[in-house]
Amino acid sequence: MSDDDQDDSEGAPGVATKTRPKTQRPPMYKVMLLNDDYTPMEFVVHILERFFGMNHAQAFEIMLTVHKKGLAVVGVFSFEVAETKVAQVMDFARRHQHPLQCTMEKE
Ligand code: TYC
Repeated sequence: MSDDDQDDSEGAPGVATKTRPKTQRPPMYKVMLLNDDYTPMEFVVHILERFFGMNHAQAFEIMLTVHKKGLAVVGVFSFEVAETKVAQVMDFARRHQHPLQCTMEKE
C-alpha cells in the first residue's frame, strides 16, 4: 500500500480491513415558518413558491400544516443559505406589513 492511501490498519496479515476516515459534514439548519392569525394564506403560499422553490400544491400543503400545527420545517440548508432564506422571508413579510415569522434552528 502506498504512503497516501487511507488504510493504515495493522490487522492480521493477509486480512483485508476497511477503515472509515472520519469526514466532517457541515451542520445543517432547519428553516421554519410560524403560524399567526393575520398573515393571509395566499401570502404564505407565495413565500413558499418564491423563496423555497415549491410548486403551488406543495406550497399550499405546507402552508396548511403551519396553519394547523403552529409551525413547519420548510427546508434544511447550510448556515449561510438558511440565514439568507430567513432574512428574505422576514424582509418580504415586513415590507408587506404582515407579522409572519421565519426562524432557523440547528438540526
Ligand atoms: N393562520 C393564517 C390565517 O389563518 C395563515 C398562516 C399560515 C399564517 C401559515 C402564517 O406561517 C403561516 N390567515
